Amino acid sequence: MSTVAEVAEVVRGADALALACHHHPDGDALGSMLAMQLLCEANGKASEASWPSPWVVAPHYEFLPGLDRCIPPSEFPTDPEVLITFDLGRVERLGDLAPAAERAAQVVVLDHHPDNQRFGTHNLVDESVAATAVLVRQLADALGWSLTRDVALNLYVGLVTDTGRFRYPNTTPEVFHLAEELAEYDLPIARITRELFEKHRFQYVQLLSMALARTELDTDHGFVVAWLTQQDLEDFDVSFDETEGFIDHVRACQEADVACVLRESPGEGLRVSLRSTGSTDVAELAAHFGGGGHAFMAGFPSDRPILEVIEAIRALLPERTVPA
Ligand SMILES: [Mn+2]
Repeated sequence: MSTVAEVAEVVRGADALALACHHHPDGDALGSMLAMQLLCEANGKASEASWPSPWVVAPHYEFLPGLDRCIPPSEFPTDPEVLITFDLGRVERLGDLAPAAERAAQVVVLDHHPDNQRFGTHNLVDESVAATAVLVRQLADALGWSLTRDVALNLYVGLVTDTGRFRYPNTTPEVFHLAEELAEYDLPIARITRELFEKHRFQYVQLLSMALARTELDTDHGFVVAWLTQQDLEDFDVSFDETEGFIDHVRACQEADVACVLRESPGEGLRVSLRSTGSTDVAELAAHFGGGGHAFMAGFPSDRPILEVIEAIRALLPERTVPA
């Protein structure tokens, strides 16, 4: 394990930094990486930032400052001096950027996933923090780099998405302290919330209504499950990344401890998302399928058919002795 001070030393000593986050980046991955890139820019440190193919972000992240400065994976440095990865626990999640990690002279891993495999030369992995954005804040501090409004906005996006809008069990007093500090940069909180979570095209609302109508509840296992096929996305003209927040509606179901959403990603197989509102550790559940995450929020990819995966998950859930 590396300390924040050691990572700051690596950053100070580098002429240029290559920054990368995981594929289909979420708010914490993107927010942490973009915050770091903007910090570098403000402090005269050269940097390039990217994420693996497919080279797209969900429409609700398009407003993030600095996104337009990112480069496609095809232009990413092939043998960087220092590569920093954000919000990922295993090198495979770097997709087509993984070779850069293998050839980099130094790899700094900034992450908070409990199952992080510490694949870097420097691993700043702290599972006690709510988001990787918290680590970027600490790193800026150690470097003596001041935040700007755009940096604060990106860090706030990491914090608000990884705490499920300050609702998940990782929403500690420290989270609110940092949120307060970031909000002081005159952040448009209501607009950020609307952009991230509330604004969708009418087609999405219709897709949501169809998919919620066929959602299945298994009271014996406290399990609620919904799915979106590639055909559904085509029928409603909705993109895969647009459906990231779908699980928030499914996890509203009070009869279930475990909520599951399976989504077919065009050309990439199935992405399975799990949320726990009870005592079930869904990171453990996801690990059975080669995935991982946090106890309350996890996921895994799969090449198996939707119904088969649902049955395999159900088989791992204990039957309830007391009804909900
Ligand atoms: Mn995260």
